Formats: sequence, structure tokens, C-alpha cells
Amino acid sequence: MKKTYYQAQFLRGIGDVFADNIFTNNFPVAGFRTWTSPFGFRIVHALKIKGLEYETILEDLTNKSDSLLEYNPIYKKVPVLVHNGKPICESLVILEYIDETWNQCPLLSQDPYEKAMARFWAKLGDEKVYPSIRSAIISQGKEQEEAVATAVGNLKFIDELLKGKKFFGGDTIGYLDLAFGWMANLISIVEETVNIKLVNAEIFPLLSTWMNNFSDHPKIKELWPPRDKVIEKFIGMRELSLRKDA
Ligand SMILES: N[C@@H](CCC(=O)N[C@@H](CS)C(=O)NCC(=O)O)C(=O)O
Repeated sequence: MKKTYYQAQFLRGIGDVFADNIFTNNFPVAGFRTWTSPFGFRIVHALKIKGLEYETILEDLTNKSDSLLEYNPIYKKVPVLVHNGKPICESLVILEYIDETWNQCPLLSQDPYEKAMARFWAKLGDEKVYPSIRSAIISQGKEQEEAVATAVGNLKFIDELLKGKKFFGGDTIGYLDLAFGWMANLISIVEETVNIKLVNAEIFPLLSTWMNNFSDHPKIKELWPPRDKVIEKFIGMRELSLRKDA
């Protein structure tokens, strides 16, 4: 079957990673994700922070594996965590499951109010920030300007959460750091791809420092995908979307 431009770009981006990506089921913990899924990063980062061994299965979303469809038949999305054969779907739900199952390096506070706030902000990140940044990648003109304005407006609230703190979780990485973690890597890639500014260090000093602290953390750093490959993928996504709209 002839591949679309986007699929070709995507496959080129991922290189030969697919070749070995069969679910061996040899580990008690396994994570289905893609190489760039912002939601997928949360899971592997949480497993790393907790110091757990796990198997990663990188999905091609244009050709989802039977295992993914079996484990997430409702949404058919990544990430999925499989623990002792049982699937858990939805990245924020998975984060809480990981935190409750493995006590070391706690991610969520025990305080009900702080916990509620962390969940509130994580939801805002998913419902407001992620869609606007995604839209900024694939749109242009007025639509893109509006997307950037929405993203920047919400990032301002997020920046303020960091007052007096190194991480959203305090001195160490917590639930909200993992929920927002994708921003630390993908925002500057989006800025470079579409030539826009989302996080200006002068306007967002705290967020900008957090982005560096988080993405350079030894347990986080090694899991980011190659920057040039992600840019290549985003350019492909953008071209496909703009061509569709033309
Ligand atoms: N709310 C979900 C979102 C997951 C999601 O959107 N995953 C995307 C990849 S980034 C996906 O699997 N898309 C496949 C599809 O929509 O068919 C979560 O937090 O896990």
C-alpha cells in the first residue's frame, strides 16, 4: 500500500525502531507508547523515577498492534500500562496507579487539597495547553495566532505555580512535573519547527528554568527522542494539515 506523505515522514523519523518492537511480555510491567507521544513520556518517566524495570512497545499509530487494540479497545490510544497482564489506560490514571502501586519516590502529596490542585492543573494542561500547542503546529495565520495566545495565556498560570519551587512537586519531581513533562521537551521543538515563541525566558523565567531542570534530570534526559527526528515529524504533520486545508 502506498504510504501517505505523513506516514512516510513518520516512518522515516522512527527509523528501525519498529523492527524489534514486538511485545515479549517478559516483564511484569510494560508500556505501550509512541516515540513522540507527550502522554507516553509521562509513563516511562514515572517508571524511571520509581526505579522500575519495564518493557517498552513503540506503536505505529497508522497500524496499531493487536495487543494495543486488545488492551485499549475503547479509545485505541497510547499509552497503555500493562502490569501483571492487566491493562491500565489514560496517562493521568496510569500515573496515579504507578504512584499507588510503588511507594518509593512519591509523586502525589498526601494532602487532599494539594492532590486536588495537582489534578486540576494536569487537566488544564491536557484540555487547554496541549490542544493549543498542537494547533499552533498544524495551522497558520489567524488560527495559529489564536492558538499561540491561548497557549501563552495558560502557560502564564503554570509559570506562577513554580514560585519558590524547583519542580512543581517541590524539591523533587512529582505528578505535575510528569503531567507537564512533555512541555519541557516539545515546546522548544515546536518553536523551532514553526518559528513562533511560546516560552520567552524573560516573561516565563520560572517555567523556562523548570524546562531545563526537568529535561536535563538524569532520569528523564535519556528518554527524549532525537530532536531532529521530531522536527522532521512535525514538519510532515504541518505540511499534511496545511495541504488538506488548502
Ligand atoms: N487522554 C489520553 C490521550 C492519549 C492520546 O491522545 N494518545 C494519542 C497519541 S499522542 C493516540 O494514541 N492517538 C491514536 C488515535 O487517536 O487513534 C491520555 O492521557 O492517555
